[in-house]
Amino acid sequence: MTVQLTDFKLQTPDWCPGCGDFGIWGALKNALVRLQISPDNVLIVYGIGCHGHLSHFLKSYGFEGLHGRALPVAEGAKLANHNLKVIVSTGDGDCLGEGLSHFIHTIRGNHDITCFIHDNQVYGLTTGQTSPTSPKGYKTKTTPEGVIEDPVNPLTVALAAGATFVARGYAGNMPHLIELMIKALQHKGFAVVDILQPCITFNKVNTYEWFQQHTTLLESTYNPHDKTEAFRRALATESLPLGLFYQETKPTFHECLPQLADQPLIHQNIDSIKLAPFLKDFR
Ligand SMILES: Cc1ncc(C[n+]2csc(CCOP(=O)(O)OP(=O)(O)O)c2C)c(N)n1
Ligand code: SF4
Repeated sequence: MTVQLTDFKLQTPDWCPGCGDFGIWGALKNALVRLQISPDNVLIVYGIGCHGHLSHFLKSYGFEGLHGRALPVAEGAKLANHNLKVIVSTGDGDCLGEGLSHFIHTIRGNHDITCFIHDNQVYGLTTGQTSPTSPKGYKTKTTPEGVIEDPVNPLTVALAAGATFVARGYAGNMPHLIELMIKALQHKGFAVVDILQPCITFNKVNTYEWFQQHTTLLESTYNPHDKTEAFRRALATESLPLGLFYQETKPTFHECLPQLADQPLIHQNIDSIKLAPFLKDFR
């Protein structure tokens, strides 16, 4: 049966009208349809935040993690059933604040997970406080004099930790985002797409107009296999490049586990697991 957009239909989103989350929601559904991945073959693990409300608006298997903990839940699910397409839909606060250590360790393991960061540079759900990607000097109710710290750059952190697929998209350019998402979903290993997303209610600086003026597409001749060049491009601040910065091939975590070589854990017979010899030591 052909997978269609309507297969992913749940309730109509109640994000603020014009929120960048709409673009990400639309692009994700389109990417899944283009790849003919049906709702019963995909698990999306959500973070806590406005982005996490996507769980109510897109039909698939879903799980809302604790704040910052979507990635370890996704790792567990992938190891239990590595035939599932596992996606993480997270926020800049969720993934790069409380979840930053999980981000680094999931990358180190090259877990076969696709991670989409809804990067709106604020804590949207809790009414617009500073997030790890808020620009230096950015004023919010928690930083009335402006942010003192430099922002976390999700791309350079991912590259330094050894990510095998690193990209940046923009919620306001859906056709480009769909193509990036397709590549990320096809990648074997940990793929991260940092998606620039306007929060029209609380972020009055990084608006659609601002992103329109401060982003450019990576040129078609760009080579995504040169890590040094990927770092150089990811460090650009004047105009933010959009596209696939870096990709490499490396075995995934579950492929390195001999126990999973024959079949996924969920299909293995628990009767063959003999715990008695291990328990003997604790008697
Ligand atoms: C352990 C824990 N700490 C803090 C919170 C409060 N909290 C809920 S959402 C959120 C921030 C969400 O920001 P982000 O991840 O950027 O998502 P957005 O709402 O912008 O999509 C925070 C701090 C929480 N729910 N749990
Ligand atoms: S508060 Fe911001 S991120 Fe949340 S739904 Fe509204 S516009 Fe979107």
